[in-house]
Amino acid sequence: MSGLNSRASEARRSLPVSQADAANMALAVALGKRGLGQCWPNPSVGAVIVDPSSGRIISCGWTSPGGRPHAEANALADAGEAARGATLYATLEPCAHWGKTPPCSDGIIASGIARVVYGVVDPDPRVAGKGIARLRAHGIEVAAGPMTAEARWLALGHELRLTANRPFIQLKLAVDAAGFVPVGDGAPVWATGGEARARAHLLRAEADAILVGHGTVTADDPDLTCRLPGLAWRSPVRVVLSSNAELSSKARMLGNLETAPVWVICAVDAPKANIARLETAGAICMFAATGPDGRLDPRAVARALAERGITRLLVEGGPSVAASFFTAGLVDEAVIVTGGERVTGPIIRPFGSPGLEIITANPQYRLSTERFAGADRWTVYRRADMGQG
Ligand code: AOF
Ligand code: ZN
Repeated sequence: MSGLNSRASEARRSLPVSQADAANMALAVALGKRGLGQCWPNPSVGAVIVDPSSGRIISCGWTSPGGRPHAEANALADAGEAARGATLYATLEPCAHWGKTPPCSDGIIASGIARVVYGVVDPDPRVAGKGIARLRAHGIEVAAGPMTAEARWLALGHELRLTANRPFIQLKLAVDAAGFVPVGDGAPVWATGGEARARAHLLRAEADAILVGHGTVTADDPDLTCRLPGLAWRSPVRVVLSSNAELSSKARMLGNLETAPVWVICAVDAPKANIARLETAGAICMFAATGPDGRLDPRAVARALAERGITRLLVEGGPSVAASFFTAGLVDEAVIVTGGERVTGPIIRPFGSPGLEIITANPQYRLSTERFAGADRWTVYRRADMGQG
């Protein structure tokens, strides 16, 4: 490459992004959130095509349920000829590989898009910079960012699955005004009101899988589906940790397998008769290593789920599961919902003996959201070293 060309290409690389770019990327991030929980093992990506001279939004796209078509392909299909000369915003670098669908970068090149703004580089080794290089090689101007933190957060499950062999892990805790969790006696007991519970169901809709311990099933017999009107189809895979495969085949969640599957994670030496009984009841049993205490090792559990394609895991309790994931460094985000009143009846601490301060007063976590849901306080703490979207 001549000196002039190489300087010109560097200038293109470092072109500043504008306020309009930030607004369009924010829209792409919001669109990408629509696919959370629906695309695994693929990431959910958002894409927007904009006419740069008028600022008009030509089309929008996000990754389809099941992971394909990809976001850019959806946006390009909608834009048709209008994509010529336009700018495409994508939360993730457009792909460069032939998978079950052709590479998005080829579609972008063919469409006549003039400029691409992407959120984060795709950590998938089949892509990892090759999409950007391919676009540039065809004379398309490519700029990184803005909103990289938000775009990274959106694809964090994908990133962690590929780089750390585990999903992005959210821990949800609902506590009463004094920071205690009520204990169920065969049915759930609520520390928080209806609005917070509806929001919690949205978390389920955005998760690939939801996980509880066997103890929670015994105490609450929960359904773990998403019960927001019209959103049952977004219910995550339900995962129960049961080292001895002792989950009752009468558990309520085994009664509605058409809504979402139930995966039971057991120790390698779990009694075969129990496994056969659960499989007859429709559960899918899988195995993970146990720690010296005989309990399932949360790292092995996370790895088993990542190997099955899970990118976003919502952990809903109870205290020993919460404590084991926290102690293993496997809580990326804690969603703490605090009720306005104290509950009467049996209570426990959310992590066994420690209280919420192990998250709320922990310098490794940062308060990223604080709002009210009805009378309840809804706070989100994110690991400081993770994307802050
Ligand atoms: C994009 N846009 O919307 C998504 C992308 O199995 P395939 O062929 O669908 O490829 C999956 C990979 O594609 C996945 O690991 C990730 O690198 C990328 N996902 N890329 O351009 C999208 N979901
Ligand atoms: Zn693609």
